[in-house]
Amino acid sequence: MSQEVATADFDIGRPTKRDASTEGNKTRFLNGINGNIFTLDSTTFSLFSILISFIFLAVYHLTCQPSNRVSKWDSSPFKADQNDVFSIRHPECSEGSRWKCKITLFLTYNTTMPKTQSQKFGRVVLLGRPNAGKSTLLNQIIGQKVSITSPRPQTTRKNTQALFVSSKGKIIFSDTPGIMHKVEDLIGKKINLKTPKELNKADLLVLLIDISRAKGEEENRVIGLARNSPAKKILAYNKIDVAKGKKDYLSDYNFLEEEFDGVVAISALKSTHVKSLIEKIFDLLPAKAPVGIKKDIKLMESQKSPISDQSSDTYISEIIREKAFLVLRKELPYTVSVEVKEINDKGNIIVIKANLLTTDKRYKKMIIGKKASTIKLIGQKARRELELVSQRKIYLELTVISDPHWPERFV
Ligand SMILES: Nc1nc2c(ncn2[C@@H]2O[C@H](COP(=O)(O)OP(=O)(O)OP(=O)(O)O)[C@@H](O)[C@H]2O)c(=O)[nH]1
Ligand SMILES: [Mg+2]
Repeated sequence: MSQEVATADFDIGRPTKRDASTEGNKTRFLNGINGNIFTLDSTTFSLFSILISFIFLAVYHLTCQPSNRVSKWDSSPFKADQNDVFSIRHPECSEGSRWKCKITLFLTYNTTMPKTQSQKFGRVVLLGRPNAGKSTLLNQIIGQKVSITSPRPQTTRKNTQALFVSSKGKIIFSDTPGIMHKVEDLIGKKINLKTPKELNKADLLVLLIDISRAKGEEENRVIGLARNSPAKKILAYNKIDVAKGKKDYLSDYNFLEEEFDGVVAISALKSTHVKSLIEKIFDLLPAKAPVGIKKDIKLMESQKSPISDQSSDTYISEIIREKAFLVLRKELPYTVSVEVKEINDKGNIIVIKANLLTTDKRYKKMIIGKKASTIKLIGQKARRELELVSQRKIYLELTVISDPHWPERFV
């Protein structure tokens, strides 16, 4: 088994310039605008410093929301593209609980909800052909990136659960992989089995339709799965933003509407009508909590990352895989799996070492690229996002390994 190491580089900020200097018990402040020099005695200076610190803390507290952090990031030298940066907020943020909105590496927010009279609980499964926008919708509902997304089909490989909490109740949302029509490879075959398994547990399913593309065999397969499920059903037409002004295929599905308990038209990407979808879900969930759901919710809440069922290893490997999906071309992304080998918090920096496994030696060369340029790009993009999410410095080391057997180990 051969190995090559490519390490993502670092250049995070510069030391801030000091603009005050001390001289005996007097402190000199240089006025940057007109160059005047003021002198203050040490008691006045201390009071002045406390006042400034207080104002700074108050301003920071009032403005410290993920969206602010993201715009700070956006103006950094690493201008990130749309898929790098997750810039949406948990719906609770708009209701004034800023501390709930902090992004951490382990995806946490407060999961206690204000008590109202009729809270509902349930498990909602997102279903749809590959690329329909299921993961984008899940992220939009939760207000954090819990599931990776890309324009490539079957980006999601495993069912991913995330907990949604609002004053109306608590819902476990499941993102499922899109089912492919024809699959020859082992990994595709294994992925295709995941969705029906998850559907068995659904109290309600949301069938997501990409109205910007014509109905084909993959749509027929997911429609068949939805029809066979005893759960309540919502038909959600997605990507209404792209369909604007162009031909859309929405009318191809009109025949289905009467079989469904609700119909919505949304844009998961732009968050259009996502709130209405959530309201419809709460309306349709049974008044009495389904058997076992409260126990499952409690279990999720007791985890280190109550918002998602992913461990930090899985979360980090998924972020790296997403960047591989965005950077690599043709069939290469499908040959790749990521394994996190080490997460070492050294205080000032988190050191992460991960292996990128590919099924063939010739793919390995392509993934590394000329002068390791391709793997470096994947590493850079992943590191930036992990730094953004964790608000910590990250050192990321990626090693590409040819391992034809990883699909056999995939569960
Ligand atoms: N314009 C537009 N693009 C969208 C919308 N929703 C999702 N997308 C894009 O569609 C692509 C696929 O989105 P995903 O969320 O990864 O789709 P998925 O259904 O999870 O796909 P699989 O995991 O492969 O099954 C991404 O490039 C998204 O940005 C939408 O409402 N409008
Ligand atoms: Mg997905």
